[in-house]
Amino acid sequence: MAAITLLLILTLTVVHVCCLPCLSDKSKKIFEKTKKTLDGLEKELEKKEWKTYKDHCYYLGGDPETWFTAEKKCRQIGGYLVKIDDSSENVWLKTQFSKGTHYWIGLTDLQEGHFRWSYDQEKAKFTAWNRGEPGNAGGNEDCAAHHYHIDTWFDAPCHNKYNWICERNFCN
Ligand SMILES: [Ca+2]
Ligand SMILES: [Ca+2]
Repeated sequence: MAAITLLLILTLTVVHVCCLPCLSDKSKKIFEKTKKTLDGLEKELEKKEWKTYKDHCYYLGGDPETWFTAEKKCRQIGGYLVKIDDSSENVWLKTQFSKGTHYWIGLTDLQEGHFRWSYDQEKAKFTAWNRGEPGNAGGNEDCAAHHYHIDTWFDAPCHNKYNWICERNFCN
């Protein structure tokens, strides 16, 4: 019985491997065609959604993500979670991205109480904390977000899922 099972598995494997090249070519063509379409769509999307401020470009991410996933996604498109250097950048962001949702900014205090920007690890000089923030509630709030309703910042658990804004030092 064991021998028959083994033979059956062997036969199926051989058939599968032999068929792979013919399937592979077809799949490859479909894959390439799909990839081309997706690349085109991605470029089109980027063109539409990047906004320019002082030679830097900004992009509002689609689906809410954890802070770390948001930062990773920004890095993948050549940027970083937004670094807000001064009040005029902060004000500009407010006017451009008031989508009725909180969004992550690139500020963390992975060393408690020392807030640094993820882009260059610079200590935050300009800040726009809401009153009583950062509160580090439950000893578990190490990532900063922009509160859409009161236009100020608050610290929150990094695994919360919010929208996010990427900044890039160049534009398309
Ligand atoms: Ca900036
Ligand atoms: Ca903290």
